[in-house]
Amino acid sequence: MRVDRIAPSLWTRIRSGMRRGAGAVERAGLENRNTRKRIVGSNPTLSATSLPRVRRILVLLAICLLAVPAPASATVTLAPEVEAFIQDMVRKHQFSDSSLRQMFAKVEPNPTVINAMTAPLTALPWYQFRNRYVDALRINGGVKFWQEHAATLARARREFGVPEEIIVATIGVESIYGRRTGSFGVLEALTMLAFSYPPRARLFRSELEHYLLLARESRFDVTRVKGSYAGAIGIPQFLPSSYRRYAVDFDGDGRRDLVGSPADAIGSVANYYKSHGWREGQLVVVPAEVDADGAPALVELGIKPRLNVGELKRRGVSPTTPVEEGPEAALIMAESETGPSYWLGLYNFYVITRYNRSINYALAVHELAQALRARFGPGG
Ligand SMILES: [Ca+2]
Repeated sequence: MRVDRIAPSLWTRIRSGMRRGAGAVERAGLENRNTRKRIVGSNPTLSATSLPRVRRILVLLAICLLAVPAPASATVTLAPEVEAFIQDMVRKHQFSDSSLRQMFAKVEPNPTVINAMTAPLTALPWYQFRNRYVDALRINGGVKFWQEHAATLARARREFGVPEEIIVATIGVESIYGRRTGSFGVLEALTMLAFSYPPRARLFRSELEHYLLLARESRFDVTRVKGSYAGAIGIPQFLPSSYRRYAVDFDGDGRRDLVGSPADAIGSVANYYKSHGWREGQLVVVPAEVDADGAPALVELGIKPRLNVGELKRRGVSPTTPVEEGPEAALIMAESETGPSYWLGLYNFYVITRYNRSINYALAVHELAQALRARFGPGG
């Protein structure tokens, strides 16, 4: 589960602050000079006036760093945004002020988090994205995962109405079946995004709040959990808010464990899709040809289905495989090697984009699912 697309200039602004404040980029050997040069060069709107605030936050975080290890009684100076967050957590959820203070004092600024946010893989052209995610590694791994968990997957299909191949493909795209669940400290990543990344600060302060609540509810150490650069956790890569809301205990051990339990991951992915309106037995997406004049306006309508297939046909869209005229669909465009290619995205396609708001992502889940279903015969 990822969060994508922000303006590259902000990355530069933040990194500029870091060069003066923390210097951690150089220490970690993570500087990408070519990228930086290109982005600076292409962003005449880069605002010098916004630098001081970002720098101040980073300097304060750096000061916090110097305070480590903080004795219990130490007074730590935190950025005002962090202070406000702590006070909210104390007031709304009765967290301990001094515990949170000590916790944030030990969080290390990690600029690679911001770096990764600015260059999401979902921004690649579809044909490049497809090559990365619908590959032999994920197809063969998916066959194995399906064989190992066939009974659990069938139970998830019966309980939630989501077919096995969609569950398996989602887990394959997200983490290669649990093999790649992320190497960032979740606390570190979410703190960085919540307080040093203005474009998504609101979202990530909320995720940080959910993460602290999740840790308290599930009794795990907040500093130990690893995840993606965006703080997504475990085999299905759930953000903390989704973990709290949609994770289920599907192996019956009394815990919702998305890190260690493939069964819990399977049930939780199925529950996520069902909760977002998955329509059992319906198609996801079908390829289409379009009337070049009318296509841009239809693509502009967005990925949420608004017109039924019959109406789309009247407006020049020709599905190249059979599809009923009644259901609503959206015209989807993606970049193939030879130019734009088109699909009719039905409601279930839209549901997959609730997992990750990217056309590439949903197309990859669909194609991987198709490849896996082909190995296992018709669904039942
Ligand atoms: Ca469990």
